[in-house]
Amino acid sequence: MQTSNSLALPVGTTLDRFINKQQEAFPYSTGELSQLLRDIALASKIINREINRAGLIDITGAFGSNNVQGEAQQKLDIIANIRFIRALVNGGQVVGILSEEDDEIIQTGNVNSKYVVAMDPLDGSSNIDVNVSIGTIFSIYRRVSEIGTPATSEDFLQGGRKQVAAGYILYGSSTIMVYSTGKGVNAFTYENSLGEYFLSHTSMEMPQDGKIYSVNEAYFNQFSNPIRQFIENLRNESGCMARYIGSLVADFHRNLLKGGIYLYPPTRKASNGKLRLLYECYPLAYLIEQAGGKASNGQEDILDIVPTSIHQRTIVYLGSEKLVDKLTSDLDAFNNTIVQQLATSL
Ligand code: AMP
Ligand code: P6P
Repeated sequence: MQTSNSLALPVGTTLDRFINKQQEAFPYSTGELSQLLRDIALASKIINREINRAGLIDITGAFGSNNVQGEAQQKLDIIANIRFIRALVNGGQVVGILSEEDDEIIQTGNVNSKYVVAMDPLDGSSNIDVNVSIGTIFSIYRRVSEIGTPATSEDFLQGGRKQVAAGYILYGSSTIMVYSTGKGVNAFTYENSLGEYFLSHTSMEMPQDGKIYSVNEAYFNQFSNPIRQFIENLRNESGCMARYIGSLVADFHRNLLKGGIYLYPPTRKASNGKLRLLYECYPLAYLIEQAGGKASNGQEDILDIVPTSIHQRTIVYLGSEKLVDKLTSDLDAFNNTIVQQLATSL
């Protein structure tokens, strides 16, 4: 028997209402962080629209320049970068921005603002032309430089555990914004017809173990013995699956939901790892720890790495607690063996 209520099912909690609710727990808050989160959501809505039209207007393909990493910038990289910078400048809550797409820190002119944002405005953008999911990654810090002055690199080099908030937007089969401010991880799915994000995943918890491993197997022969052995053990484990999209946010999001491990070990081309510490690995490490997973560079937690430069890279293993613990213990055992062999050879 249908009731009147089932005729009009509730649409759920909007991102805006969720942000406001979270702010209520901080009676002395001014609303600046809340507004900053809204500004990020707004920029993502604009980028979502442009990504969805990419095939119809001339914004696919390479822009013709390289970023600080020496990588060919896609047109949508540039567009996403402009959209986020514009939203953060106009939003007024951020004094400085660190972007993968810009060599230097971007000064917004909002010198009395108390936050800075580090971001990869559009990660995995080489996948755009082939319609594969891509993502934005962001990390928010409270500035350490004096209010009333421009942002400094020290504002961004505070270390991963100083993040006030972190998150990503995945532009996939649906567009979803996932973020944490240190009290768990929540996700909001975008309803295009209403132009709103709605709460779709509450207090996300990463499975403690998993059957998925994500690594670029083309580099397999370049990996160290313990990494190769770890991967071979997973391959031989019943039910284990290799899933690698080559788009970090998409690989991360799937593993966060289903359990698994993403590996970017040292390669000949990237001996210190490929992924960037400040605007890729720190925010994802913050999220994965909030969801009960782990993030390591093989020696220490990603969030404990002391940063030295704003575009530095790191080796990274992001995943279910049991998988990351197994990998780091394998790496420790291997390193100890090497040390013992060296000691006996002297
Ligand atoms: P504000 O004065 O608005 O920048 O907030 C001060 C602090 O309160 C922030 O740095 C957060 O630690 C916390 N806070 C304020 N608003 C929120 C929110 N919407 N969600 C989570 N934490 C918040
Ligand atoms: P590779 C995209 O360029 C990216 O930064 C991540 O999104 C992705 O996980 C990784 O690099 C892919 O790198 O060397 O496997 O192509």
